[in-house]
Amino acid sequence: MHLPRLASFALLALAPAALFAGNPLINTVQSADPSAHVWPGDERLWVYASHDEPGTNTHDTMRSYHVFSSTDLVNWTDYGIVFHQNGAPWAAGNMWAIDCVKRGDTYYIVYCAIDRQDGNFHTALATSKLPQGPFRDLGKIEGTAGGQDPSVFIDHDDQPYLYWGGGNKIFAAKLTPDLRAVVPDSKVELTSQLKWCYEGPWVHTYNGKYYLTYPGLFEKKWPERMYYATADGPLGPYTYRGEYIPLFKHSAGTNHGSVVEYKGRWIAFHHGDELSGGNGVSRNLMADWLHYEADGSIRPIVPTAEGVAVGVPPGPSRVTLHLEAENGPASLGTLVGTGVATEKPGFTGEGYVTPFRGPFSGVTVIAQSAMARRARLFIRYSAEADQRNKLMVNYTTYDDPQSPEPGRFERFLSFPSTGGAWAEKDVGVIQLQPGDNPIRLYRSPSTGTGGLLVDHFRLAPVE
Ligand code: FUB
Repeated sequence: MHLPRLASFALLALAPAALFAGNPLINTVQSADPSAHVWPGDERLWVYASHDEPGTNTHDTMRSYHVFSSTDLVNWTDYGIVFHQNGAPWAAGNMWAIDCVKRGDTYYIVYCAIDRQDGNFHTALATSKLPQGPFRDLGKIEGTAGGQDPSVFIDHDDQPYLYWGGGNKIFAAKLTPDLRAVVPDSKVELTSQLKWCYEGPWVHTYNGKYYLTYPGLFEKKWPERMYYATADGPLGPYTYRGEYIPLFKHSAGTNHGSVVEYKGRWIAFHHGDELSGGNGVSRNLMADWLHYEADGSIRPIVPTAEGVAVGVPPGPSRVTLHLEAENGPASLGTLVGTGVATEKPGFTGEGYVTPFRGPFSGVTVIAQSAMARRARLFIRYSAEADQRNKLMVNYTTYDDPQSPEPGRFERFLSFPSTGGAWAEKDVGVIQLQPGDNPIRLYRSPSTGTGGLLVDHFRLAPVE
């Protein structure tokens, strides 16, 4: 019974990892609908994205969002699940396209889902004081029934505008300054001003013009391509300008994108299906340079394997998964007999988890992965005295701990005293499975000692 499992584990461990350069941009998790931003005073480029659940053939199973950041467009950090359907009591599912906007010192993700009450898409907000979340639900934006694929654009006079659309129709409206409601009577339908439009509107400005980009269906035929239109104001009227991302080798059934200037160069973010072997449904993020012609038109993009990672040779992965221990339910994590503390300076994220005193007290974080793959696990912790705790990867129960299935891992770990400083423990290489991989660190009654402070878990790529 266990032999085939162990044999398949050996095969997984030996299988050579696929090599990628710049595209797929994120090659560790299936993600889609990228919305890219550069926040004032922050040198990082941020990408907010939806997540395709591995092993499904529909987008109706989507239920979480990820955030990614980079400073060099080559090495990326994935902050894991930053918002999950479980955190949105009003939402029944279909956590589709997302955007993010910063107002004052608060980051708002603007997301959509099917409403439990009316079975229709609505647009909602969730907030965080950190760009990477985790985000906590604020509920639906008033007046957004039908609100699939939202994005928000803040004009130079600070007026926020909401764009949304699906099923061939695209709309725009003013939002109230707190983003909580559509301004009555400000809604306009843009559909007739656009060509081939289907869904996913996103607005940016260039040289004083408003650019509305959107996925569309040429002659109503799938897959989607990316189109754009320009206007002199955020609500239009828009003039259709053309196609800027045609079909390409790894086009998925859908496309969806955003445009941002980073370190002096313009980038088009979009998605394709190379990572899933071209199944058309499970998507991966893509990024390619975007060029404006002198007349303001966008030169059509031919997506490349190099993408925006200039001169970088293909490698297995350059994505590090960073999971904050304290993120808890917003990130599908669990705290048992522990709490979040902030007294000790030097932590990352919103705090750290402690004190691991009860017999089974601990923390579980979820590492999402598109495929079976290996990663080197580090745990950032602090301890005044030597500690010993137990780590489990991919066990959700205590069953059969002596006969691990592929990807299961169970080990007592010693955490030497750091004298109260923060330090990273190198746990070694672990195996992840496609989907959700629970990583549980806890006190085992027989040997655990308590008194551990856990800041975050980091899963670094292995060559
Ligand atoms: O990711 C789910 C849906 O697919 C998006 O909301 C659409 O824009 C399309 O990309």
